[in-house]
Parts: sequence; C-alpha cells; structure tokens
Amino acid sequence: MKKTAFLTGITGQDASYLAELLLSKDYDVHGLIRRSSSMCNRKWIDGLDITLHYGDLTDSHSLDYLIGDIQFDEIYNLGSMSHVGISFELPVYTFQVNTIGVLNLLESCRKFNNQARIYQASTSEMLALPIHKSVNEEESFIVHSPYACSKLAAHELCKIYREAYGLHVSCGILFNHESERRGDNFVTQKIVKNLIRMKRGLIQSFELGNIDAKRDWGYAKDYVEAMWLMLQQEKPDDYIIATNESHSVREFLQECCYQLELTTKYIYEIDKTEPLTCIISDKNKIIGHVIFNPNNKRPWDVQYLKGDYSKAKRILGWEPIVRFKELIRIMIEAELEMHEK
Ligand code: GDR
Repeated sequence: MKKTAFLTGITGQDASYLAELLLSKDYDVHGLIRRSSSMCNRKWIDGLDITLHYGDLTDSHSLDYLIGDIQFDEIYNLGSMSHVGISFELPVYTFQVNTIGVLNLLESCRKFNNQARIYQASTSEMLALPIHKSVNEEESFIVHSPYACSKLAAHELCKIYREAYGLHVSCGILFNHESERRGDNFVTQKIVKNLIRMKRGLIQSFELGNIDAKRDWGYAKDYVEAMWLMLQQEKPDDYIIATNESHSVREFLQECCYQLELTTKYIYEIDKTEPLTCIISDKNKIIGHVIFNPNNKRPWDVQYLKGDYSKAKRILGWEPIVRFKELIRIMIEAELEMHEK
C-alpha cells in the first residue's frame, strides 16, 4: 500500500520541495489549496502528480471533512502567514492562520485520525535571545513579533496534543531556509532579483531595511528532508534545523554583489554608523544604488539567529549540505537562467 501524505501550504517553497521528495518515495501526495482569484501562484507544483483539495486552515469543516475522509499517514502543516514584517500589520489574521489554523488541524486529527503522524512548521523566530549565541532545543523561547507569538502558541499546542492525547506531532524549529523558489518579499530573494535586474539595466534602485540583522540561512531543499525524517521516528519530538552559521543581511548583499562581479560603496551620514545607501557599480560604471530606508524596518526585529542542529544530526542523521555561498550561487544561477529564457 502506498503511504498517503497531506501537505498544507502546497503552493509554497517548502511544500513544493517536500511534494517532490515524497513523490520520489512513492507517496500518494495530497495538498490543501486556498481558493484564489489568481492561478499563477501554482508554478512550483504545476505538473506534479498530486491531488489538490480546496480548503483553508481557518475553516475547520474543510479539514474535518478531508482528514476524516482520507486517512492520511502523514500530515505536514506548512501553510501559514509566513511574513514576519507583515504580521505587525495583520496580527489578527496571523493568529487566525498560524494558531487557530493549527488548533483546527490538531482537533481534526484528534477526532478523525489520531494515528496520523503530524509535522508542524515551528520557527527560529521563537528564539529572539538578547545575547548572540548558537541555540539548541533546550533554550527558552522569546518572541518579538505577532508572527513569532502565533507560532509559539501553535508550538505549545502541539506539545499539549502530544502529551494529552498521544498524537504523533513533531515540530521542526527551522531557521531561515531559502531557494530559487523563495517568495520575492523575503530579503534573500529580494536582493538576488533586484541586483540582477540592476545589472541588466532594468532598475536603478531598490530599498532594504535592517541590514545588520543576522540570520542562519540554509537551503530549503535540504530542510524538507529533515521534515520527512522527523515523521519516520517512532517517537515524536522537536528538532532545530539550521546550519550553525550566522551572516548579516549586509553580508548577503555583499556576497551577491561579489558573485555577480559588482562592486559596492557605502555612503554614511556624518557621525552615523548605519549607511544611507550603497552605490553599485559594474566594471567601474555606476549602475544604481540600494537605499537603506528606516521605514522598511520592523517595529521590533530579531537581531541574531544561529541554530545548533546536533540533535537532528544525532537522532535523524540529518545535516545541511548547502551552505551560505553555495546557497547564493544557486539562487543567482536560477534567476540568471530565468532571465535568459
Ligand atoms: P525572516 O525573513 O523575517 O527572518 O523570516 P526575511 O527574509 O523576511 O527577513 C530577514 C531579515 O532581513 C531584514 N530585512 C528585510 N526583510 C525583508 N523581508 N525585506 C527587506 O527589504 C529587508 N531589509 C532587511 C529583516 O528585518 C530580517 O531581519 C523567515 C520567514 O520565512 C519566516 O516565515 C520563518 O519562520 C523564518 O524565516 C525562519
């Protein structure tokens, strides 16, 4: 018998890679898709042999119906309001999807399929520590955004359903994970796409916010492998998935410029440590500039993230393959290829 898997957030970066991985392992893959007036957000799953079901995490009936009807072996909850900055503007919606949505899913499983193995996408944003260090699963959680708070509540709910009802729920505390499929409004993709457009003369400037924030950036394709491994364990548990390296947004911008053979010159106001702009040149010719606009900063940001993945290595046998520079190379190559086409 083929195993069946159900993925929420099926149009997103992570679910598209996970769907491919599960298909390669001969799973029968089902995805939850929200009705939308636009069909263009399906490009990563177009052509995959998966069954799509209309539904919504905030609509408990759609989940009850599906989870009761098809007794999925594995359920991966990858659907969320995933933009930390936007969660300050949409806090209630963020909680409806990221917290109540998870509760709806857990309740459906408790009532209609308590044998399913469940993966919940938790996040490094729950680890906004004031000190800069590599963190493991023993660390206490601290949150700085409605997004992180909604994810922490969901994380705690998963633990409650694991302990109280014996559900097989594992939470992956994933640090930032990027790829050529990353949405355009996340900082890595924003930098890659805009620098390439600038190099091609299509734009003269773009804006960024907090460039001193440091993140632990891995490759999404590596990270979905860890999700699958978590659900193959007899005992459900929580795992940090990261690279144990931390780089600032400014380093990301610098490395992209370096790989694209562009040079940078930062301009500062007198007595200020944060730059105003960065002038970008191609073969000594100025082609544009990056504006560091304080209006793009979040009301409260996480300054430093670095994850110790040794538990995942020990128990799951998982390790990241792609590191910082290689990740940038992959994203740049994909974008250049897209421009060629
Ligand atoms: P993050 O990713 O918030 O870490 O959450 P994002 O790429 O949005 O921001 C990373 C850092 O870059 C700074 N930054 C900017 N961010 C964006 N989006 N746009 C900008 O112009 C910009 N300029 C600077 C941000 O302030 C931040 O410090 C991601 C998401 O995928 C979450 O869903 C996930 O849970 C975590 O990663 C792990």
